[in-house]
Amino acid sequence: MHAALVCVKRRPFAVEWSLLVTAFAGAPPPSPLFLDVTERAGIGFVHTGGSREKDYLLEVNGAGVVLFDADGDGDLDVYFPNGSTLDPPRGTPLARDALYQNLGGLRFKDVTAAAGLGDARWSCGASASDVDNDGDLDLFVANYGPDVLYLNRDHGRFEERADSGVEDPRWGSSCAFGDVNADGLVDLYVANYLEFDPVKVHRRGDPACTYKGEPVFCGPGGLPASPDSLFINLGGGRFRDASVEWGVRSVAPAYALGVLFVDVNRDGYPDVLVANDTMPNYLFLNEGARRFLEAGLYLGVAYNEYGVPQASMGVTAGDARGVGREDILITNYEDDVNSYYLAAENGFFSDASWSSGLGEPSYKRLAWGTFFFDADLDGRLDLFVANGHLMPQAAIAAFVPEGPARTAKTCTIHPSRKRLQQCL
Ligand SMILES: [Ca+2]
Ligand SMILES: [Ca+2]
Ligand SMILES: [Ca+2]
Ligand SMILES: [Ca+2]
Repeated sequence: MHAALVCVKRRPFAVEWSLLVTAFAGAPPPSPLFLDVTERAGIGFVHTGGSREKDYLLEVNGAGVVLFDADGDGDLDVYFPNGSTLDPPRGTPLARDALYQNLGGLRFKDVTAAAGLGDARWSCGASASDVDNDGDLDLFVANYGPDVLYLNRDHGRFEERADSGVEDPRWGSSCAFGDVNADGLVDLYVANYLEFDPVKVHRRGDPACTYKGEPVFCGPGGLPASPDSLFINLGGGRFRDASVEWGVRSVAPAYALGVLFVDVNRDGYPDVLVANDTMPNYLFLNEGARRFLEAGLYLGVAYNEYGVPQASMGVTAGDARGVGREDILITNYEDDVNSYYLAAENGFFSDASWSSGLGEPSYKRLAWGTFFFDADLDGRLDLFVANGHLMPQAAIAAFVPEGPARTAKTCTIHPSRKRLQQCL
């Protein structure tokens, strides 16, 4: 299972969610009821992700959230990675990551500055683990630009470790900790997305960049993919890049958006599953805590059951059938299903997206973060999926019928709900 908290992606707008409860035999299951208490709990964080129009690909990815006990008092605190803007108006304060301390009684307090946090780079994901084995949880943030490691110095007071060795300048999209070489120190896998230079990439409006007839941002197709990185923990908050010797660079670079440590073949060594956008997923088998062998195609998770690579975003694993093996759920784009891979005894997977009942409710939705949990407390794992689109223009494309009249329409996006307001 996961060796540490793992980043998930969250959409900054038009978010809806799916909660799929495992089916009962006999009596209907009780319906779990959840209330949104974000505001009441004192959490006022608002994610920044570039312009409303999303003129560039960089602006459309969310940043996820990390729940971890930052101050070591036994309850979960909340860390929000934050994005940024490409052309902020003069005088605009920088968008910063935020840490909310859990005060108990479902009350939280923004303690970002006091905690020594508040990264102002374009953050895309984060993960927490005890990097230096001193008993408290440290924090890694994946950025567009150099990533950053914060060591927890004293009950939730953090200090940036400037020479940690993980300051990868690539566009880090997600990250996870796991002890790949079995030396007792957690190592770090960083999923990197692609090479994005706003000076070189065309702005939305380029006639070559459309979606269902609407002008949208350009990419990811046509942009160079960035290779992922594996960092081996040296102790004391320092790492070394072991991507080449471990085989991470022996595969073609891909548009990675999600990463998960999971021991798929049950040999005691954590393997790494990488969800790639529009490209085959990777499954790195850990060969005796010495190196990885990429076996996604061989084991059945690289493509869907039709042999097609999917636009994968999120990934999670769980023993949803209670058989002692963890199945895998990978979230995908709209007009495609989320992929549910059943784990066989021998480490192979089979695509059960439709037979599991997860295909139909996911087909029209664009899905991001996901995790298993027992929502109705019946002892069986249920599944949460965060849905949301990355193009505001998709609402127009969805609502305006095809045909000649379409070109005469002017549509606006509602400023608060980000939905199609009117077409005149
Ligand atoms: Ca706490
Ligand atoms: Ca620590
Ligand atoms: Ca290690
Ligand atoms: Ca393994």
